[in-house]
Amino acid sequence: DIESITEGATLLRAFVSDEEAAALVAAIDTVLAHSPLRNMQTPGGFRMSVAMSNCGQFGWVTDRRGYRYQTLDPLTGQHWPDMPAAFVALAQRAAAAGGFAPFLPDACLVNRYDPGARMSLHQDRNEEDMQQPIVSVSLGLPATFLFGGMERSDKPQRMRLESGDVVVWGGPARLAFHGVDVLRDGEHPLTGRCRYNLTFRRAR
Ligand code: MD3
Ligand code: FE
Repeated sequence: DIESITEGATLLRAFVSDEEAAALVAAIDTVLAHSPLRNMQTPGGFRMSVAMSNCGQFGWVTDRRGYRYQTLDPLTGQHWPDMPAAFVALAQRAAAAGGFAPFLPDACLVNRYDPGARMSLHQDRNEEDMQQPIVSVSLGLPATFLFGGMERSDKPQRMRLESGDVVVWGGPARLAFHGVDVLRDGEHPLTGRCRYNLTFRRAR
């Protein structure tokens, strides 16, 4: 079912079937075999609790020098692995359902949340064209997503995101503050004790 969160943001509940989700997790494993998960450093010197990797032409990275997109994985020195065809197809199908066709993602950030991991309120503003949406796919353990306003001080709405849920963020919602509350421990048949989030973007 399709639900509007706010202007420009669309929640597609159970958009991914169990069968498709299993194929996505298998594709994630292939990506991670080439570019392993790692806990990156923020410019302020903290280690992120969310473990990350990327696929596609550009990958999002952070270290003491700042946040940016780059074509090379700093861990391997190689290009990021290609975006699996199933990822691209899903991102395009979701963007269209959210009213943002055509969408050609050139970056996919893979986030893995283990119990206790969280992501503090932030804006996604390292992309060149803010007219392009972001598509996010949740797999595995449920999470409480925090959706704030245009100011960091706006009190965030709490939303539960479950495995198979997809959100398309564009238009006025594109620069909203958002984050993820501390992941509670649990067991999910698809992923075990973790949550994956795939975030599709057009970086350049
Ligand atoms: C709302 N990831 O990687 S995805 C991120 O669940 C990130 O891993 C979260 O925020 C996660 O940057 C949330 C949902 C999301 C992504 C981008 C947005 C929500 C957004 C951009 C604008 C507004
Ligand atoms: Fe974000």
